[in-house]
Amino acid sequence: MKNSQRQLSSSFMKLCEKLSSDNNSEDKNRDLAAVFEYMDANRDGRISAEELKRSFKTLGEQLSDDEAEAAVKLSDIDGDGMLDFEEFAQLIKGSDGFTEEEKKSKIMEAFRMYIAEGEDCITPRSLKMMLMKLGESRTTDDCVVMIKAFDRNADGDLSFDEFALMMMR
Ligand SMILES: [Ca+2]
Ligand SMILES: [Ca+2]
Ligand SMILES: [Ca+2]
Repeated sequence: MKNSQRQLSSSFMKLCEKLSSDNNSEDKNRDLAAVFEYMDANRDGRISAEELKRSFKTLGEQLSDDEAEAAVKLSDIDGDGMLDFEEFAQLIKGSDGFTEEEKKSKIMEAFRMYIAEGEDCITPRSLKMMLMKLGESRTTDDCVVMIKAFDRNADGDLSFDEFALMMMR
């Protein structure tokens, strides 16, 4: 298992090299976004094991069904059986000190501090309360703006995924 993981990540690196421009780009996230878009054949914003397998094939790499599924499972943080961009980025970047579980639980811990009791998202109101506790007084309007910057589905709240994205910047 360890071996195939290593093999997999080296295949990924090759894939990234092939797809990224050769000008030694500093913007790794942009490269990743390009790779992600390339792999996401049906453009639903998530990469399935099947899409993973197919994109490897077009690049002359072989990936078995099992390997593709293992690769997805390896980084499927929310357990929906597909890789969204953050999960994909994690898979490619690999471990940088913390395990996925550790990272996730750290982010979850922080997330819980920002949500009000009985809610499952960060709202402008709960953000304002948290900032007040931290000694920063902001208006609700300020908080609306802060949330907007990371509110990818534009529902006015920060879900865990959106918050995680913000934390990983
Ligand atoms: Ca897809
Ligand atoms: Ca997932
Ligand atoms: Ca949202």
